Amino acid sequence: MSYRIVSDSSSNILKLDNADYKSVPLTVVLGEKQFVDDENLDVRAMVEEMSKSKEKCSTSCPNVFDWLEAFKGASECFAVTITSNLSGCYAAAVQAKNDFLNSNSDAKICVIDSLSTGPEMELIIEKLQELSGEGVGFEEAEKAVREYLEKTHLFVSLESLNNLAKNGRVSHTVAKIAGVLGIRVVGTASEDGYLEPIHKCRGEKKALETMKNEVLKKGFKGGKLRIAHCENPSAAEKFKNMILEVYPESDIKIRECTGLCSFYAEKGGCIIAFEA
Ligand code: X90
Repeated sequence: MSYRIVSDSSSNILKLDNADYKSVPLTVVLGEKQFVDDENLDVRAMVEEMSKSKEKCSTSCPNVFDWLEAFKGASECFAVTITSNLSGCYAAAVQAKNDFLNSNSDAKICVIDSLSTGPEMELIIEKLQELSGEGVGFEEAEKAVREYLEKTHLFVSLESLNNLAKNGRVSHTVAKIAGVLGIRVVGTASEDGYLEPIHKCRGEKKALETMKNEVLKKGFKGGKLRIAHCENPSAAEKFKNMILEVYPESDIKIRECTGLCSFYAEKGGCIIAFEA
């Protein structure tokens, strides 16, 4: 059995080899300009332009039509979205699912609210690929993936929370903590899908250590861990090695943030997710 997997671009996965996969882009808006988070986006150039610009910036989620396009032609499909509490992605995907099923009554669509983003969505997508490869049926796969989500967690280390605050995704009081030079905020995706700041750390080394301790505290035992970073490959590599020192057999992969996560995590930001 093979199902289509669709996710919004906050997963940082725009294409996937050997899978029926589609990415639905979010858009970063800077004044009159739109940066569509797809394969044509020059993420570095976007980050650079953002940092120099005084224009108002924001993001917008895909609409119902965008999701419908991604569902087209699928008989069984899983859609994985960014947390419904910080974005309209999930609501649009559910609406698209209902519309799609109205005219394709034999199709099956399951929309999964990750209550998280980035690398935690990556883990869900990989899980779905595995289940599909093992020939697990649609309903059973849904059950399995929902159970899996209970065991996955996300942490971030951020130098700046400006864009999150400007767009109402975190309070200005919290954002101010990270406004001080050299201070990083380590946070997590809360159970109900909000960004919950947990520590402020002086310097990157401290932030990575703090994040490592949180990962171990949450019960990581050397399974999968995924890292996404915004122009900070050295922190990603350092963090990987810190985890490997404790669990040398861990399955760790690093990737760059695409547009949406780069906008919110900002330069230097690292987002990590793992299975406990
Ligand atoms: O609909 C939209 O315009 C998208 C809004 C997305 C807002 C949050 C993006 C977060 C990106 C940075 C920190 C991770 C926080 C995780 C909290 C669940 C990544």
